[in-house]
Amino acid sequence: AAPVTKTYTARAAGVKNSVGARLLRLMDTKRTNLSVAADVTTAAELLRLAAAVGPHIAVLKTHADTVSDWTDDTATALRLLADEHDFLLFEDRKFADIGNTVVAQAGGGLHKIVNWADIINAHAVPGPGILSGLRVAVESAGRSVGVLVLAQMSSAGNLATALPGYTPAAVAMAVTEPDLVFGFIAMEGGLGGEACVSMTPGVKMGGGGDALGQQYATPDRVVGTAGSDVIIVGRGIYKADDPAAAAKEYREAGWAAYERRCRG
Ligand code: 5IU
Repeated sequence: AAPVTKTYTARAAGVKNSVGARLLRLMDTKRTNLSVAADVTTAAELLRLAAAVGPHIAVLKTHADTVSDWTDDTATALRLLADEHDFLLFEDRKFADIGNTVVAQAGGGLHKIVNWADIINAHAVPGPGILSGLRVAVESAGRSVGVLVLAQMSSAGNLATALPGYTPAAVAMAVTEPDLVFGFIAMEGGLGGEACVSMTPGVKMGGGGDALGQQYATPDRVVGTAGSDVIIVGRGIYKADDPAAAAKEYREAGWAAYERRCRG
């Protein structure tokens, strides 16, 4: 399919999940479609990185379970930074269990994810019960949270890409609950139509990969050619000598690709 050429803001009105609509508007207002994957291992590093890249990002993606000294205060401090710099918090926990179990995983445990995250994500493998479980967790937290379904992955040999029926089945499951699910982790845009947001990991200037199966595409390819909406960048930014400067470069590259795409 040809890339979606409408602006983020023009699409927001058709998005039923309030976090998804807010993300689309926020990107145009702040002029950034960058998400930083903050894959660091201590709370201090996480908060330092969030403060440094905050002015440049639409979304901070976290892996709370890789932070060795995570406490409720870490979540509180992240929320303050998110509100100060106007970005969303995406906990990339990739829920993958039955509904009853994800209620506890999303709402409880050490991380109490739905108490602070704006965005969470889920594998489609368990079937629609996983979305029903996440809905229960979100409703009992009493906050606005949006869900992304993993429709595709960036890693070499991943089964979502290898099995032809996988991505369409994941998309079909997601679009039945538009008030909860606002989009996808995917390698391309357009999945589920223009009311859905695609966020793409595996982004690095110069492309390439790593020794453990990661495969990188450039911001221009992801947003311009493949038509995705949000670039997710980890090591390209947090391993840079100056993460704020690197974030600014990725932001500018992602934004230039979006502006070109909108011109058609
Ligand atoms: N991530 C991927 N690929 C995927 C999914 C998630 O890389 O298909 I779903 C996560 C893993 C990591 C970040 O947190 O996105 C990418 O980090 P690097 O830019 O450092 O490779």
